[in-house]
Amino acid sequence: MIKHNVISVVLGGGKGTRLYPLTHQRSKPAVPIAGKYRLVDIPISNCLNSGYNRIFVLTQYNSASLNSHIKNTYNFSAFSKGFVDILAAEQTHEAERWYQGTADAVRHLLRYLLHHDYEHLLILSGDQLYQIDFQEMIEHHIESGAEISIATIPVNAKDATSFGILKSDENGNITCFTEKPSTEKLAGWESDVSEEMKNEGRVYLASMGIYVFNKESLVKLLAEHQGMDFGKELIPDSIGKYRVHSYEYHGYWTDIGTIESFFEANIGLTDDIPQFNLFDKHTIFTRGRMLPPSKVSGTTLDKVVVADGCIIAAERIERSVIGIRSRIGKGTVIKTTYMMGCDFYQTLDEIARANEQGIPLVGVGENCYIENAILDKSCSIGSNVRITGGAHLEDGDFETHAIRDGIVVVKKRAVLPSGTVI
Ligand code: ADQ
Ligand code: ADP
Repeated sequence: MIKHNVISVVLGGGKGTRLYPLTHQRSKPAVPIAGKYRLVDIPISNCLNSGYNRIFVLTQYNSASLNSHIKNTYNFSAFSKGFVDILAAEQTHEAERWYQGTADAVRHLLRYLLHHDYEHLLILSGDQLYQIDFQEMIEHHIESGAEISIATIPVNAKDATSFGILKSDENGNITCFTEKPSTEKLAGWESDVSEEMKNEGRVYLASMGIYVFNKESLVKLLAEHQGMDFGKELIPDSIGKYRVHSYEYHGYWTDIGTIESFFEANIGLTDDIPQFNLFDKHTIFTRGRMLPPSKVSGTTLDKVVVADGCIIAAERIERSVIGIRSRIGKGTVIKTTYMMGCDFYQTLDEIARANEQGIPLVGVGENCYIENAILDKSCSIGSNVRITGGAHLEDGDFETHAIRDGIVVVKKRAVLPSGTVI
């Protein structure tokens, strides 16, 4: 039984520069993860699993793939009040084309909310991997008498510089907040955490960028504060003026805003017991594509997550995630790689024609070696291609691929001729 009157807002992404080149042709929420989902499926599924089915996704631009994904996935029956609506910055009539920050994006949303009945607004980041029961958070928010609640998690000193860091009193009321403090400024920001957290060096309480606002408080705050960003401006300035409460979370949570963290989050799914467990009672919703089961011949698979509709004849694949409709040729070895898969199948005629013309087929050809890479959707990698990512590679951006933190990211629909070495 859902007792709360909540609308959820997923902050789907700013410019998405940190996830370039994955965000080159699509908005951040549409980036494919875990072989068959999109980033936006994670926060939306958390909302739906918590019983909150009125959801806005705010994004800087509206890619065709995001639109079709949302339209084809989140259909509610006529008897439900549920919806998932995308609001892209481009669609506003203001002079500024882009949202200037997260608070600015929510400010634009407010006028759409005038016609909705709600008491609490749940604001979520679009680039995090976690499973939270938001009903518990809202319950906690109401019981504490807070006007604003922030989900928090203990982090170590290295991570603390990437997050909003806060301190709270014994009742959980937040007394001070600093956005992404430098290492030098961390002294004095330690919190009284559990013995277990102390042993792991996780003594700083970080904001998870997940906020619950009472409707009146949000409207008031956005009207009286001209700031553009929650983390940088509105949240720090609301401490002392509003009752701001910490909701401490102890489960798995990770920010996947960079290529490195995105890569690790995907590869982490291949662990024996992954920290983010897809094989759990909570459904992660995504588009039902009716793909055929995957077909594998002659391949040794070790710690591999394989999505639907693949045709795999590789020699060996280990610690990798292989996305929908992937085709991988004989003799190929793939290690620690996230292959996103393909948007379509080539017909047998198209395959014969491409072979005649010496054009690589969509997928990965024969006798390739691929390690430490992300292969974006629908790329065509010929035969005898070697991609060896690692710390020896410097960051760079090339026509067919980019290198970030030693990870080779082959761009969407890129064609790597046979014999290419990266
Ligand atoms: P960041 O994630 O660095 O820190 P920000 O860049 O504002 O903060 O992004 C928050 C979320 O909003 C992300 O999902 C991002 O993609 C999205 N976003 C950013 N600009 C947007 C825009 N103009 N329109 C729509 N969506 C946008 C925040 C907090 C920190 C906290 C971390 C936790 O500021 O205090 O510790 O989240 O990850
Ligand atoms: P997903 O299964 O990842 O959601 P879609 O089925 O939405 O992917 O397809 C993604 C895109 O690929 C769509 O824009 C679709 O039009 C395009 N697409 C599908 N088939 C082909 C094809 N044979 N050649 C080129 N593009 C295609």
